[in-house]
Amino acid sequence: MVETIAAEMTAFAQLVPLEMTQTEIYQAVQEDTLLNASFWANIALAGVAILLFVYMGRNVEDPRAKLIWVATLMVPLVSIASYTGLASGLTISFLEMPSGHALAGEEVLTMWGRYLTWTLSTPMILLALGLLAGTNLTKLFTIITADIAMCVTGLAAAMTTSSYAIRWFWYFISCTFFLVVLYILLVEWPKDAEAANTAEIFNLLKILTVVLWFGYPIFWALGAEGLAILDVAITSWGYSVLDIGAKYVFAFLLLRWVAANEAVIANQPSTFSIGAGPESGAGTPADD
Ligand code: RET
Repeated sequence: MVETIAAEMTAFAQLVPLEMTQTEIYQAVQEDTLLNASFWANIALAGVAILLFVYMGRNVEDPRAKLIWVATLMVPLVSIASYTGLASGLTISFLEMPSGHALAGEEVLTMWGRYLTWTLSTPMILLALGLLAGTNLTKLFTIITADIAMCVTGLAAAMTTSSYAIRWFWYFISCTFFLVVLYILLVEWPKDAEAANTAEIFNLLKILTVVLWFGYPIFWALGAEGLAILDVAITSWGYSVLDIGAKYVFAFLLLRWVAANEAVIANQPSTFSIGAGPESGAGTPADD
């Protein structure tokens, strides 16, 4: 009887591999110096960025400029939480890749916390950019929902272990949402920014954003979660370096401009008009 139960338990354990504990994941991260450094470099940078951005925004008075500042400040705040989750092993799992994947059957380190926290940080980036461009609520809502959907479906792509094809199907869905984000960034907002007299800084930040954001799906596709051409630590550094540009450099350029040009922001039309674009109300003082 006892032997039967023991035999059954062994068979079950072979079918369902025991989950790694958080301590074991933490140790695995610690042993991979390159991977661990990709997390701690960002924790340090996010800390410096928070202090710098608080200082840069200390004299901002206009409510709309303040909202841009708060949204921008949220980016390194979310980042420090995100990277602490990764460095501690809390938001990392080892997932067995499905057949068809280059590492099929192997347990692959998956940094799912990244996708989760992007759902918080990327809307902040877009909110700040949208306010800078003087957009209306409809476009802001559209881009932010598409962006959140992009991150959540990206998370689904990384977490699906049942089918390799479905992993890529999620990836494709995520890319479709990304196209919506790109459309508003590249087609709609430049027109709004022109009308709001913020075209120069908007276009610079738009190019920075579009170029760097393209890097994320590329690293996903080439990294361990996709085609497994790049190893986990290199992929993680790829994301970390993109993060430095897309978050800290972006936020620094934006805040420096906002602090020096508050009056331009204060004179923008209200974001809270729904359909009529800023074109119709350009130059009228903000009423929010
Ligand atoms: C994924 C994989 C699925 C396809 C696409 C992706 C795009 C991710 C992007 C992330 C941007 C993150 C930023 C974070 C800053 O905190 C999810 C990688 C399209 C564009 C800027």
